[in-house]
Amino acid sequence: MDIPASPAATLEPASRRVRPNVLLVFPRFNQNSFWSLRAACALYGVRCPAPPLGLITVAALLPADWTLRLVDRNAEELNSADLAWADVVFTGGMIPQRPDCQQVIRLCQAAGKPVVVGGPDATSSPELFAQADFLVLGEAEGILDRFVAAWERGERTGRFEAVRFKVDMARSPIPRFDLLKRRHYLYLGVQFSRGCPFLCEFCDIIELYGRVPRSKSDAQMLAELQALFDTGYRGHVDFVDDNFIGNKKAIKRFLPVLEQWQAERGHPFMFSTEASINLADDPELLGMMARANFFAVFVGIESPDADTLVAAQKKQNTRRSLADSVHRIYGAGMMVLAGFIVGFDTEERGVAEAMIDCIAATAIPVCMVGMLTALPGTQLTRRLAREGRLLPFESEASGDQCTAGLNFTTLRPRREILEDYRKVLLAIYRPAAFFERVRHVGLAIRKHALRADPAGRAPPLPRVARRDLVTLLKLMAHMTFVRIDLAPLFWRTFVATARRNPAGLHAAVSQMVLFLHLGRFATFVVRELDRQIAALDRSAVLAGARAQGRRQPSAPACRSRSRSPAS
Ligand code: B12
Ligand code: SF4
Repeated sequence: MDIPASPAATLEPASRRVRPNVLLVFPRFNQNSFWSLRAACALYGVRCPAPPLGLITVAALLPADWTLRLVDRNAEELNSADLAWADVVFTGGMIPQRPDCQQVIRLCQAAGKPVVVGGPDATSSPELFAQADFLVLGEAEGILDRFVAAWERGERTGRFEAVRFKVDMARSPIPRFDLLKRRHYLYLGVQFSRGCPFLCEFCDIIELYGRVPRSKSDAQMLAELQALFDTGYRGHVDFVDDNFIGNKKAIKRFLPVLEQWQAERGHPFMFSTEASINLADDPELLGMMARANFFAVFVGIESPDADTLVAAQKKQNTRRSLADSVHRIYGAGMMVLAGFIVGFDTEERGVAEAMIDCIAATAIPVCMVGMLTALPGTQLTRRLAREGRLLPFESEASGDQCTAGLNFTTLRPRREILEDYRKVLLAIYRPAAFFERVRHVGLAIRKHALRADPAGRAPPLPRVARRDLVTLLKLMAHMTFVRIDLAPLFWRTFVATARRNPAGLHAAVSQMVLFLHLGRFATFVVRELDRQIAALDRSAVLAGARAQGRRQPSAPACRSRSRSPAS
């Protein structure tokens, strides 16, 4: 319910209180996005994939005697009682959350509550949040104490900006996991490091978090995991690091400690993360991750075309067989999810076929294929602006780079790019193709040896949480009685994996669950692309007609041609 509190109930003495009631509000994402994982969340019985790690980190930086409450608009309503309770509201997130973030600001201001806005979108586009009472830009560890001091002095507006890339991760506190309603989420997140040493032209991470990865200490990270463990949570934990292996030295120091910590507690967590493909070149690192119980890695593959990768400054993906690299990761017991992009300047016709072949050869089931988007502050945006090719960014309206993107004048005809993108989606999310890749991964995943616990008992199997078992039963019922169209594919994949490689079953099942969302989402995107292609065709016809109209007085021959059926 989006009802502002009655202003009379909220104003005065509360807003002057030095130790305020702080309401943290995480704005809504667009529900129609690749990452909303809607049908999968429904099957798991949760409301959304992941919680707001940024906001609960900010919460931990606020003085201990301030009273905090969190509302995640992706999982629950913001109601008038919450607003009435608050003396100040903290909100912020990423670009697709912008419309809802602005709505939250409006609601607060209608209720007479000061609003503090921060997070990546406000940091990269502060001008769009100028209406907020406070702007806290950059990593909060570097700046929040100045906001607190200002608040305590009685100031009720201000702008505070952290020095970029300088925040020492040792200052990052244990996030306030206690504020989360854990039952709403598919998985939880933690962060070991920020930043990435590479230089990809389209990447905003290096602009926001820098190129020198900064990491927490081992003890600090273990304390954070222990805090999560102490809440009673067990299961999937995502290391949200920009590139988990960005600082290999730090990660190789940390992983054995993590392995030991996991063994001592009977492997309570299964980890996923994001890493660059050069992970595959380091068998020692792969082994360390596997033994610490990592089960999934997201890798940005972006394009199958080496020239495009070089032009996009993503050279680390070239001079290798992507299929071999990905299979080495499967061999270490981890499944791979990947990002691909269409719309690079150097792409040629045929990129769709090459991408489809690459996805088949790597056998990656879950591929986030999006359109190239010039995000604020990136090298790509700066280049396109210099070239006079930048267009207004409309991504925030639709949510992600699958349905909006190409916010620039393309070198290839835009229609051709949209058609290529459409072709890729139709091919890779054809149920038979998707399930074939899942079957392949299910068989390719190798079982890795987990360290025995200190008492010398045999290493436990990766923990199967009760929720996973319930989900498996629900999935079996759903595939057999609801998605009858998928039933043969599901059962063939399930039985083949169970019989020939039980170690791959978790990977196979979790990816088949995701198909419930991704299959539908691909159909939605294809419809959206059809709409965009039809709109381009209409404007081409109109432009043609206008051009013809302009020529008409002096070119009667055209008029007669324009009446022919062929026109
Ligand atoms: C995890 C993640 C996701 C998850 C989100 C899960 C969730 N519920 O939050 C998923 C996979 C869904 C996702 C998707 C996308 N993401 Co994302 N994501 C990340 C990632 C890797 C980590 C976020 C995180 O938890 N960080 C850890 C916390 C501690 O850091 P933080 O959020 O920056 O918070 C700090 C400060 O920003 C600040 N802060 C944060 N909030 C607030 C609020 C207030 C009031 C204050 C004062 C301060 C403050 O304080 C915190 C401590 O310093 C970031 C990169 C990054 N390093 O942060 C990208 C990032 C946020 N994503 C981004 C983008 C573009 C996307 C996508 C649009 C495209 C994509 N990359 O796939 C999609 C959109 C999804 C959609 N349409 O629904 C951009 C955002 C750019 C921008 N200017 O807004 C980022 C920065 C980098 C990137 N390109 O991936 N993402
Ligand atoms: S490897 Fe990933 S995080 Fe690093 S610069 Fe490239 S796109 Fe950004």
